[in-house]
Amino acid sequence: MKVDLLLGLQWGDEGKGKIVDFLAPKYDVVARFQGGPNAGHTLEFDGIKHVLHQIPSGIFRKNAKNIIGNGVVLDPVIFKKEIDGLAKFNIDFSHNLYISKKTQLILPTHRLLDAAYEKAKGVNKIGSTLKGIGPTYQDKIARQGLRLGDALSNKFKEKYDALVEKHKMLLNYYEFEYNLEEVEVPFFQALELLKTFNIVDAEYLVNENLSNGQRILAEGAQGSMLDVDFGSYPFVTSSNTMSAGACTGLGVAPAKIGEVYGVFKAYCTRVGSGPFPTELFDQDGEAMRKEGNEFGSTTGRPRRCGWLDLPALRYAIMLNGVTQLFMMKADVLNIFNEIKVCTHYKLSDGTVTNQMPYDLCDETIEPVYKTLKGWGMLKEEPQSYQALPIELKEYLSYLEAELQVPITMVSLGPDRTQTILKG
Ligand code: 2SA
Ligand code: MG
Repeated sequence: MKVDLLLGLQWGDEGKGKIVDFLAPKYDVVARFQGGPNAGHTLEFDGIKHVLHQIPSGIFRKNAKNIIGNGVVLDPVIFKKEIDGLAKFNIDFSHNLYISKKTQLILPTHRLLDAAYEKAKGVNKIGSTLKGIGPTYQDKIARQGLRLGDALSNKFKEKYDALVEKHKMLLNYYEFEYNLEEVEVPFFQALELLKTFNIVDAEYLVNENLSNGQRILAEGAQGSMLDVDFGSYPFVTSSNTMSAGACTGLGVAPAKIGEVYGVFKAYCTRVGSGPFPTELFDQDGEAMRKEGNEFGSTTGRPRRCGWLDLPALRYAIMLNGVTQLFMMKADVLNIFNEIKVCTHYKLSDGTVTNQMPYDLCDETIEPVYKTLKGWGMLKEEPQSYQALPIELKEYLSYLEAELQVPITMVSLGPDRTQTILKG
């Protein structure tokens, strides 16, 4: 058995939550391998809308096991809130949630540092979600982070105090005001709750499940263009959001990766700062935001909107080894008579390229567009691929030819039922 991956190919918010929930019945295990509470995966079913941040999206499926891998950074306070929010669903956590001992803990001071760094950057701020993601990964790489397994030892407080002392020095350096007690009390309360969950050697659990023929889906968070190595650096998150991140974030060998499902929206969005070549500043952008309800599920911030960017999508497909594409929110484009797709970039020296430039922050990069016919409002909700409007089928065929990967699923709305499979 192999681990299949589900990844966002743009700047996050592609609709991964919906897809993972849709795919979950095919899988015995759903695992998160990177990111943390900066993710917000929205699931909608039976008229209920639910947003998950750190808990894998298989949690609503009775027989699915959910694993939080070592590559994740976990905030106990947000974890507790998520568990409280799930209380009404009668989930038996003792059987379906496992957390790696090697998962890094987000401390209250990591969140404070995130805010201090952003404030110090001023207009150049990353637009981080302020969840402490960057500072927690920083400590992990600096080999001084605290892992969940540490919380089980009686040396924890000592290690915690030593790290917090360093953080305090940094906070003072940045002249950042804070009240530590206010944030520490809920942290230690939440940590006690977290310690009652299944804390395991998740790399063994994952590999044993594979050997036992269990089907595993690894659920990516954020998107490829936010990857710390290949995204629009420095406006990125602090983890590897790509296929390779699943190997290191769960302890799975590369040869054990199977299908790589790439999720993209029929257009593009981005929250936070950073380059976005196809961004629209006009009525079309406003219409997309309104029609697509493009507001962040983690921070509620309005998302920047723009046309689909093929150079960026091709790059993500190449780096991830995508085997199947899922196109989300096609219905949002119903309102347009004409639909644009960026096929190339024109650089300041006149060169036209379909590759990603080294520095996407270069403001002289101009997108080159192709215009396709829109499909208009859908009269009745199509129930099959055949029933899709001809112009939408043409849009899909055009993208498949350009991207060289089949689009096997198209989503026409947030509900589980509004999903069209091809073939
Ligand atoms: P951070 O907080 O350090 O990771 O922020 C760094 C940059 O990364 C952006 N970022 C995101 N952008 C879009 N969606 C995000 N999360 C999704 C959500 C969930 C998803 O719905 O909230 O699709 O997985 C996300 N997380 C981080 C952020 O805006 C900064 O530009
Ligand atoms: Mg999201």
